[in-house]
Amino acid sequence: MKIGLTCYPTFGGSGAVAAELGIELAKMGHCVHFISYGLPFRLNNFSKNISFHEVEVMAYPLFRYPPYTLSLSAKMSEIIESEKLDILHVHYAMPHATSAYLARKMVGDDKIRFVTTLHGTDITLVGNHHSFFKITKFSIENSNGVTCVSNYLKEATSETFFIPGNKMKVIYNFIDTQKYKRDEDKVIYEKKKLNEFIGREFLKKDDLVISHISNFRPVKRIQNIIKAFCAITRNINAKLVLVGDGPDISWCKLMVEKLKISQKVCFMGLQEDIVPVLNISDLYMLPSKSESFGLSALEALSCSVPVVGTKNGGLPEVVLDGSCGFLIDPENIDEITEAALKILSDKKLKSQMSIAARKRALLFDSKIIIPQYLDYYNEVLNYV
Ligand code: GMT
Repeated sequence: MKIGLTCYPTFGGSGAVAAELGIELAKMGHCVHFISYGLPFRLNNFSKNISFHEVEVMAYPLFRYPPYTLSLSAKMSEIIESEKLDILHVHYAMPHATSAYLARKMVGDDKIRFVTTLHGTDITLVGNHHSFFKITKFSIENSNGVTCVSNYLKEATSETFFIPGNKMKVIYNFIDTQKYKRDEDKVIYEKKKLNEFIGREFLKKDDLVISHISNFRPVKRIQNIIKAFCAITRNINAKLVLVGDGPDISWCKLMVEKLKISQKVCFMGLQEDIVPVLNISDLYMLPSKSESFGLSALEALSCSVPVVGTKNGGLPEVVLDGSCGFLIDPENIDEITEAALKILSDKKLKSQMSIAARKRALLFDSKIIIPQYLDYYNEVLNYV
């Protein structure tokens, strides 16, 4: 099949899903054409069956905001025709579904069909804003197929945009469990590498490691991780490793200084490969206001790391409370602290949870989920 894929190329869950999907589809022999303003961040090597088509965004004095949506539509229509695409798959509704709709109109409705994958904030934060509401609803309704990354997101989309549930299919985020895998033999080396990266003996022999990886947006509630960590570290020897960058980072750094825990917290910035961090982690934290799925939690589970995460949104479909971690109220610092201490101070529970974590992640293996996308493409194309 010839598949066009559009996503945000920057660090973030939706871009990661789209890039990994493209990589896996290409491995299966499909021709994948990425169409975006930048090379998706996990797509840094030349790969067989993958092409990248850059969308040029023209600057012009009249344009205070260059119309990317239109440039993207034009590029999509060009690639649909030149590469004879069978299907176009866009990730994140705004503005990608609107661009795909325009591209389909440009080449003719009978020439291409497009699938929109909703990831979460495109519905719960951006798409439902009054300035975007009508166009988001229109673009979802006019997609040939719609997938949601959890049942929670499907219900939220139905409720917010009055879109019938049968128009949407739930296809969960997936993980390459062979790549995201714990390797005990590397732990000492990776701890040493982290200390070298920081430039001092940050991790001591008996320290437990708590980690979090994100784009530091307010929805992630990283301040609550820091507050809980402050209480945790009064009870046990622990270090906090924060990976990523984003709008809340300066505030988080200030908070760490004010709480006088700078020696125990490390900000690693953006990291291409997060497996080494997860490999040395004893606990992963994701106390977001809400997560439509929580891809980073799945990455942690796959590396056998128990998760303390939000009970809001779709995370309960990934992390089973009491089995591979605990689900908490993200605003309740005591609850986060208690859940973390329960795991970190009980070796037996920690080990049971880490086995359950890996077992849980295997259910979301790429080999199980990717075929669901292919089946759905065929359904949308009326091939089945
Ligand atoms: O989590 C983010 O802020 C990034 C965001 C994105 O769209 O890039 O992630 C969303 O999509 C991921 C992939 O489907 C989901 O696993 C995340 O749960 C979702 N984020 C939120 O719902 C906050």
